[in-house]
This record gives sequence, structure tokens and C-alpha cells, in this order.
Amino acid sequence: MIIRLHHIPISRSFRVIWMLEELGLEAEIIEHSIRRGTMYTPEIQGVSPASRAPAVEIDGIPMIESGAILEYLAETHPEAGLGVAIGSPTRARYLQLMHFAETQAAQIEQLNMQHVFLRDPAMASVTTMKLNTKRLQLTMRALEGMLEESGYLLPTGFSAADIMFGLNLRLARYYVHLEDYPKVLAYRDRLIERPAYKAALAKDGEQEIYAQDFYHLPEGA
Ligand SMILES: N[C@@H](CCC(=O)N[C@@H](CS)C(=O)NCC(=O)O)C(=O)O
Repeated sequence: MIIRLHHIPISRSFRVIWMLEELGLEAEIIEHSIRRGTMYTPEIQGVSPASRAPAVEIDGIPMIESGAILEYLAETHPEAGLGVAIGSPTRARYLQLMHFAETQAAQIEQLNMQHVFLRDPAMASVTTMKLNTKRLQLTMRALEGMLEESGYLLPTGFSAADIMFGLNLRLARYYVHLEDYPKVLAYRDRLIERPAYKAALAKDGEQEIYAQDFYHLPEGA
């Protein structure tokens, strides 16, 4: 497989780098700047029509959507056991998890917009920030209840679904206290010990999104 990846540091494209590391696959990584909007060019839009990362070209075929890319890589490398085959009893749970990760990521994305991307903080809506934080907390509580005896999200062990949520947990901690979810915290600590996670982190690049360790809701929220 010849793989080119359009990547923004500390974004959903980290999921693809991590997946590639788990599979032992090489890729050419083209790093983009979210602040400078370097994906908003006609050339990149040929691969990623909405200028979003990740976008990959696998053997010349363009593909977007981190969850779909991970599922495709899992399916084309079944020997790694990172996906769940059609007909397997855990298939429904696996698909649900792959998609639920994006429900959670959407809340983080909204909080990023309100807390870190608006040019003038006065443009932020305290009500929206409060609602998004609450919604993120609900997804964290749900995740706390979804962890299996295996220590991962599937009873059979580590899978692409854990990669989806592993990125989320890297970002959620800017807006919620992971300590409030003890099983999730232990799970996060387990994930970041994986050699492939560490190798992916080394390739992630310099992040330009967060300037502080935690973003509190504004006074009076
Ligand atoms: N559901 C998509 C979301 C892709 C997405 O929104 N990516 C963000 C980074 S996490 C992005 O490219 N943002 C660039 C921008 O908003 O300018 C996926 O999972 O790949």
C-alpha cells in the first residue's frame, strides 16, 4: 500500500497515524496548519472536498473520514484483528463505538471553536459552552459504563474503536476532568502506554491549538 496522509497535529488525523503504527504501515505525512488554513486549496480539495483532516490517498484512491479510514485499514489487514468481521457477535457493538466516538468528538470540536478559535473571546456564547461541556460530560459518563473486563471497549480486547476514543481523550481533558471518570482515566493511561501510540505521538507534529492546560467555563456560567 502506498499511503499519503494529510494531517493536522492533535486532530482526528492522529487516529490514522496511530492505526498505521499499530499495523506497521509506512505513510507519507503532509502536515497542515489549522491556524493558517493550509488545507483550503483547490489541490487539497481534490482529496478532501471540505478541506478536513484526515484525508488519505491509498494507492492513489482518495478517502476522508477518520472512522471510515480506520475501518478500511482494519478490513484490508484482518490479520491484525483491529476490526470486527461481518457476522461476528460483537460487530454491532463495534460499529456503534466507531460512530459514537464522533458524537463525542463533535462536542470537543464545538468547545474548541468557542474556547480557542474565535478571534475575539467576546464572540463566544457562555450558554453554548455550558451546554457543550454538559454534553461532553454525558458522553464521558457513557464511556465510563462501556469499558469491558478486557480493559478496552470490546470484550475481545484492543480494536480500532479504542483508537477513535484514544484521540478524543487526548482532547477532552482540556474541557473535562478525566479524574471524574476513574475507569476512563485508567483506560487512557493504558492506551498511551502502547508502543504504537508513542510512535504516533512522535510523528504528530507541533500542536498550535491549545495554549493552556485546561479551559474553564467563564465566570457565572
Ligand atoms: N468526521 C470527520 C471530521 C473531520 C474534521 O472535522 N477534521 C478537523 C480536524 S479534527 C479539521 O480538519 N478541521 C479543519 C478546519 O476546521 O479548518 C472525521 O472523523 O474525519
